[in-house]
Amino acid sequence: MQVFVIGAGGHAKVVVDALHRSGMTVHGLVDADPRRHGSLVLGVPVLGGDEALDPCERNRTRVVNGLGAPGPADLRARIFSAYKSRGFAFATVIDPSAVVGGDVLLEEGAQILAGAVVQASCRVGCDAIINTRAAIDHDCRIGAHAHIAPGAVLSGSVRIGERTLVGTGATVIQGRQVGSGALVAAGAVVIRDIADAARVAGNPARPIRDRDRG
Ligand code: JB2
Repeated sequence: MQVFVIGAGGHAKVVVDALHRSGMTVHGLVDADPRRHGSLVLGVPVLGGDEALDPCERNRTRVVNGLGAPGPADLRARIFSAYKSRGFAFATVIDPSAVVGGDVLLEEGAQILAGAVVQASCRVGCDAIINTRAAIDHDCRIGAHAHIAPGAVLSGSVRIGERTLVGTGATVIQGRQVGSGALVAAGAVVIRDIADAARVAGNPARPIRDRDRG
């Protein structure tokens, strides 16, 4: 199986490193920016743009989403759909330093990065990221393409909707639900349910306007 990483920026570097630590060989990266072509990321070459993977035999190839930020444009989710339409399958990434409990379900392309803890019976949706040292306790449900940023903490039975970003160091107490397409700003403490597309910050977390995001 040949493994390629999509994107060659900050998040791609983190996933290449996790794959290397897992003993996997990464065959190359692809990036939309031609200035990156021919460069190396942790010793792995940036081969070209997305079209560089056209010749790959799909049943002998796995791709990894190296785009980190979900953002309003949902670039990460769009990349995932575009590659699925082209017939590619996504590898899951589990850094060897992560703790993954029993009865945990990781869907296609889920990423559990360095030092993360995913406790028993959690479900991590396709293409979702549990980033560096994030901790999600028992029975959490993380939606597709969601991003639990470094150091965020979710207590037990929390639900996070699709494409939602839980920012660096944010906390969600047990049993709360955060809707789809939402943003929980860095350091926020969520003690009530959060609606779809809401943007919240602070302790306790309250709605914010874009310019307050920091
Ligand atoms: O359609 C695309 C495409 N669009 C942008 N296809 C491919 N193959 N690559 C694409 N890119 C490339 O993704 C850009 O040209 C750029 O090189 C890369 C994104 O890199 P950047 O470092 O800007 O963002 P990132 O998503 O890797 O990392 C962000 O999110 C992480 C979670 C940063 O904020 C990091 O600090 C953060 N840890």
